[in-house]
Amino acid sequence: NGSRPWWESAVIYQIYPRSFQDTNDDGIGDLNGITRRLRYLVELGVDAIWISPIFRSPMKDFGYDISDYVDVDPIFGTMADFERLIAEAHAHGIKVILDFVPNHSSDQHAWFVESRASRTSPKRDWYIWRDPAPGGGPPNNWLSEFGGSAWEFDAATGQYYYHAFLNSQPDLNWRNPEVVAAMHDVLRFWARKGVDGFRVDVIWHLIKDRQFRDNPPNQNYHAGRPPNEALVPLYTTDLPEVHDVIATLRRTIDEFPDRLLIGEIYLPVERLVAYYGRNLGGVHLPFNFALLSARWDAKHLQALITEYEGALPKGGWPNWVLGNHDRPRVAGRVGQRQAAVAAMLLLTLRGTPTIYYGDELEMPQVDIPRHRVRDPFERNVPGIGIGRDGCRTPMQWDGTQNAGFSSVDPWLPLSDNWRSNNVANLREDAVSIWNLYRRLLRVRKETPALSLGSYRSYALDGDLLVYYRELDNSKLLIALNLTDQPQVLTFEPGASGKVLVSTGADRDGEATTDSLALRGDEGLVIEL
Ligand code: TEU
Ligand code: CA
Repeated sequence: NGSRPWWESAVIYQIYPRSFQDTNDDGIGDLNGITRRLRYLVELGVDAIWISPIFRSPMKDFGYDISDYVDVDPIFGTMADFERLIAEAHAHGIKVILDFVPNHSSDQHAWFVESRASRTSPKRDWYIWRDPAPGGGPPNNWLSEFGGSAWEFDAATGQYYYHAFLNSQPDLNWRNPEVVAAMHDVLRFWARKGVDGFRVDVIWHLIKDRQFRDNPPNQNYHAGRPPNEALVPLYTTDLPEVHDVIATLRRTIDEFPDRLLIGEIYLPVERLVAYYGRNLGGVHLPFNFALLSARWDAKHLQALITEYEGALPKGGWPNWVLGNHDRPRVAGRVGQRQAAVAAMLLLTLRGTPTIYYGDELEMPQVDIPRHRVRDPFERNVPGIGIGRDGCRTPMQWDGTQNAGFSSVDPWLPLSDNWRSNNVANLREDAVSIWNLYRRLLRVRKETPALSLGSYRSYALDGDLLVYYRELDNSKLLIALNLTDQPQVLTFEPGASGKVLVSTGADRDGEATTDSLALRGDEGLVIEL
């Protein structure tokens, strides 16, 4: 399979850098911390890391508000630290993917400072400025993802600027060719440093309606949901022209060999797959977030997998995400008992999986006490359970002070399972979730049918989720019990096989017949 791109068989591991490893005693993770833990990532068995933003930033949205796209924030280290990280990651066989945030900058970026200086500033049109509505007030009804109007009034120049997120995150104007050129140069800057790919933040937001029409009301909207959902973002996201913008990003990426372009896209599957682009000239991987909000039952999951597989364009490579820094932890969503089954699902589906740091330890979704909330989203829109700090707590390395994350009080509190669920402990425990991740990653590497084989769903059997993965003469059956009750699966009469991986580790190597008993919360990978 030497002709296939590296990222088709790779497993990606997302690092939220503030929370991974602190090395200079300020309670915040840093680049040297990631470098120090590269051996850990090799031991776990991942192939690539995607690091959430590390660029110069006032940190209003923890790095998703960038004030210099071609510099490293001092909180995380220096450019020399970054170059060392890249060199050492590559020496360890690990690819490095950076987070590219082109939709908006910080309001402290020199471009915006210049843009807001006057109506005639040469950079005025780099951002989205509009006059007040005829009767006064914001130009239209567009809402911010983080609550309130998406328009901020600038008294000095008498106009409003658009911000899809915080008012300290003004949206750049991607209809302006100078903006496009500047941002492509940013990509080239990092690609020349050896970066292996980019995850592009909110890529489906890049283009807004030229006529600034009002978004229509959402008929299904009800109280208790974030206010931005009151309107359908018809004229603010997923516009047809966004695909042209993405195609040009892809052409720039293709100036460099073997680079990966991932798009962050929250859309229904039929719209999501359009981001592979015409003739697959879009992003290589439009992040598939279906599992983040899936109801945890076999029927629902099977339908969702079938729908996604069926929607993929010819040549479009699938991918799966089980957790990220914006959504509640998987252990919180599916329950601790199902966490192992969820891990087996992620690592046995067809397509590139992304593991969120700490999910290999079953880190929980943490309830952050109000006085320690740092997430600006939760501070803006409190009390509807959408805070993001709870999935960003410090990595749990060992049983020493602050879980080995830092010598001082971390920027967010530790979860309360850190004394048991830390790397040092779980690594020694053969039946731990950590060892399950490791075994699955190893088997995935050794078994091309798992990384590259076809997916075929098995006729639904009660509450079991069952599917085949096949390549040439190699055939695997994956059986996942999504309930806490024992289940029996009967398949092809006379079939026999061998368990390659069992969630509890105790059935590895077991011979199987055509009647297969699964315990509650158990999953098996079987070689037929
Ligand atoms: O998130 C985009 C996104 O869709 C968010 O609005 C998400 O819905 C929200 O965080 C609630 O879950 C990206 C980044 O991943 C996020 O961390 C940033 O805050 C946001 O863009 C702005 O850059
Ligand atoms: Ca630090």
